[in-house]
Amino acid sequence: MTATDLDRRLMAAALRLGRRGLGLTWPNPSVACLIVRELDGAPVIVASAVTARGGRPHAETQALAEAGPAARGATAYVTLEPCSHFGKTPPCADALVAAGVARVVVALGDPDPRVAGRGIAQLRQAGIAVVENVLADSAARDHAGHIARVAFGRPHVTLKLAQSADGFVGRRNERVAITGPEANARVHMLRAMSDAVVIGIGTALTDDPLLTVRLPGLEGRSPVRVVFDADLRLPATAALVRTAREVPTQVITTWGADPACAEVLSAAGVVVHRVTPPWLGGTGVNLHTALRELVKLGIGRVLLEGGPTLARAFLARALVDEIVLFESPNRIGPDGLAGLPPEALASFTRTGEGLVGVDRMTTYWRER
Ligand code: AOF
Ligand code: ZN
Repeated sequence: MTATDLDRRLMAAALRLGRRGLGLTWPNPSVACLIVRELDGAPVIVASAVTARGGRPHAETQALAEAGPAARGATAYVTLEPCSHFGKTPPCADALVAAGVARVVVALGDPDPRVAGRGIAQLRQAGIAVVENVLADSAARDHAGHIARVAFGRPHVTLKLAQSADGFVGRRNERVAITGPEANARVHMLRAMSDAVVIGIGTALTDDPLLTVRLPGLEGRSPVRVVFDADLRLPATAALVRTAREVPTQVITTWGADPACAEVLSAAGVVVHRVTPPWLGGTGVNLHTALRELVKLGIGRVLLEGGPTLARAFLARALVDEIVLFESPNRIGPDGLAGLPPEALASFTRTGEGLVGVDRMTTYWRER
């Protein structure tokens, strides 16, 4: 069975709904489900749902509950293959069968090894017509955090960079504003759609940032704030530490870091992870083990917000999947901190470009 134009339009609507849950549903993907029936010859969405905050209940069970008996004979649009495993909740594939749904349109197979095709097979076995891979590319972008976690064992990393017209990202040991208010609001939106925002200790000390979402109505959507801090230099007076009880703050450090410093941070509500044992060598935080730690916590979507040292380290290890680059028309002048060398973008494809206020925003995805 093939997808119709209407299937694609309804899946596009489902994907838009699913994107609203990005940053809220970890450790699970933000899946959306529409239940659609034909009434008087026209399609009607009788129920819709997105994965709940914290990942459960899943989208399908919520939508089916909302549809009630109207689900019988209906078409369900789901942005990810319905699950087939008994996890924290019973399988969604079973729920769709039990509700008497006639047809299921799926955007993308679920790479989670507990599912991986079994959800779709179960539906077909029960006599349900299944259409797969409808707007699959779009779904793969939206579920990139989930895919990276379950398929590669690390989060999906989006690097955000703000660069001046003369190619600088800041000044050494001094906070400078580069982008305008519209671009800053866009960054807050990127934070809201991320599970965690990561910075290096250099940025934490120079900028003393809050890294929260301060957009009207979205104040509750601040991501987990993570500082990579090999020697535990983050002071108790830092804004991140002072607000750690309101917005989760985590520090990733090495086994060699001073236990007294760890205790001060823990007492303020910061969670300290020691991920780099001495036998891994080097002096900094090992990025691979740090990212694995974030995956263990359930974090799939990381926004890397600074600074240039950490950005270069991630890029050098091919750990950046997506770049959002803001270019300001303003110059920083002498003493600027160099931004990315142009060759850093060589393995990326430009996927979008536009003006946000006076700043140019360009997005790139790494070629796979
Ligand atoms: C769905 N619908 O809305 C989501 C799904 O730990 P559990 O039991 O909550 O299962 C988590 C897995 O379920 C997750 O890794 C992913 O494979 C799938 N997520 N599945 O049918 C949903 N969020
Ligand atoms: Zn499910």
